[in-house]
Amino acid sequence: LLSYEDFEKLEVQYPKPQINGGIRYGTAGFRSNSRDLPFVMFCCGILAALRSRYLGGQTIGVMITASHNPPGDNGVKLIDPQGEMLEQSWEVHATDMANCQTAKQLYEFVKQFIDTYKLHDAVANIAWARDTRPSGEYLARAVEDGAHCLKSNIRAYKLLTTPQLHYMVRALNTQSTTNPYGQPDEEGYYRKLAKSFGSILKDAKISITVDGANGVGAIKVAELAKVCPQLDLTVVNYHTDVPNALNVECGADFVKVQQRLPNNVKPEPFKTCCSFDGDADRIVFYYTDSESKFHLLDGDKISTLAAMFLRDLVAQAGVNATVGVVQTAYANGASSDYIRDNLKLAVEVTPTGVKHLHHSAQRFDIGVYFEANGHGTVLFSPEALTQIFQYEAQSPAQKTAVDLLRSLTELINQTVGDAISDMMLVLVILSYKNWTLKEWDSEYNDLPNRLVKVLVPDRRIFETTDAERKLIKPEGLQARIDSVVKKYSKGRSFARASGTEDAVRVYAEAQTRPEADELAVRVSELVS
Ligand code: 16G
Ligand code: ZN
Repeated sequence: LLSYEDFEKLEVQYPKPQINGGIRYGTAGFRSNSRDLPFVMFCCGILAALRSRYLGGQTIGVMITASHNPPGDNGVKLIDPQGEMLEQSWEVHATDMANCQTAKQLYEFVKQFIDTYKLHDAVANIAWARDTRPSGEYLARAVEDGAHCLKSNIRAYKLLTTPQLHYMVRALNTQSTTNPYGQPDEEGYYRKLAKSFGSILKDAKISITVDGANGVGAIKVAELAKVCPQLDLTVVNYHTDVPNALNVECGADFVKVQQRLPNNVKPEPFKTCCSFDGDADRIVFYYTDSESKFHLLDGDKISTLAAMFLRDLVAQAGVNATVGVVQTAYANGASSDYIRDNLKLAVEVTPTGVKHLHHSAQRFDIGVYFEANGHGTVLFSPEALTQIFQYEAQSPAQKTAVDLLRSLTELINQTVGDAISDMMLVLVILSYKNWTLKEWDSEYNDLPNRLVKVLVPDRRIFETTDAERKLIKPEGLQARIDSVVKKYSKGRSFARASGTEDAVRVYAEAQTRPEADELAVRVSELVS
């Protein structure tokens, strides 16, 4: 650790957040207006170094991004050695550090941490990346300065998508093991994807239009296309040089919430289109029909497609592995029914936030998880992978199925949801089934639904249970919601405090559009 004097000099460079009630490391890490973040970033640099020392020098990732938030925001997330989210018990350390009031307080915290865990002589390795937000460059310097307080080795990837950094961290930490995840650089990432995509699709050529949200995903998906001859790619909203364009009237969040085309995508009947969010860890698909009507295929549609395909493939291969699906309360009720009743697969529901879904999916041999907003992936358990790779096919049909399964385990980013990798997975499945988005969409019909943001004086009084589907506080409110919901055919509604905004979110779905809208309004009135 630096001397206190050096430490103090560094620390004064980075102003503390002026936020009432402090700042908290939540489901999306720290996220706020970029003005509030220099000191927070400095702390995260220190914390990443402490975490790396604590884990025997394994590389810890630091991703600087605010995803789909407005351009003026930014944020930071730490990535654990296998590419997972930071272990939950360390989130409190992040919060404690970021809320220190003086340099002295932070210095004492770090010193005591080092003493408690005997981290004096350990080495630290850190890898950071950022999205295209202009504030990212300065904030990255704060991360580096924090990490340098503990004499860390730093690998600066600079511009990457969030899932690319997750890939790099896992690749770095498995480099010299018997099971390397991939080459820990961009070329390695593209090559891994392009190789499996190419081995599956051979000389097919697949067209897709990608709305890059004017963010980092636009640049990176174009890089991939250069080494992937099967991909006939059109990128729109790639203006990363116009900072204020990020996520504005475009991107996955805009399309999902507004349920309409983003800027610069013209309605061409049945054209295959998708949108990434600002850091390319979410994707939604859509098309317009011959009447220019817009059709959205969100995370629920992606997970049902993937689950169905993998279930059939496993059966064809004769591999003994069960496929399960993990969703949140926001999943459309029609999708959950379809998975249970048509696909005959298990569905689990967890609270909102990738880490909850990811954990739950790890309990299946093959766990498919997606949030309705388009974040998700597929996880293969170590046992399932061993089976798939050691399996000896008994027939040519089995061999074809096993080979495809093997390629898919390479194509899918198993560290975290990845818009680029998810896009390729969907294209492979559609190509195999010879489906357009229309056939995919017709597997089941989404129930009409509405999401409303309700401003309340204090959202902390809203406490939920049962994977956020029921309120236990304020007392009596759930009973009132239930009695309203009862009046609507196929009605379902719930309210929960947002983890990223100062508001309560109300979700409602019902048999018809007017009913869903009315239910949303009535429950919102009960909440506010
Ligand atoms: C965060 C979560 C995302 C979730 C969203 C909900 C991660 C990496 N991100 O962005 O999964 O859908 O929060 O936001 O976990 P809300 O709490 O404001 O509804
Ligand atoms: Zn994102």
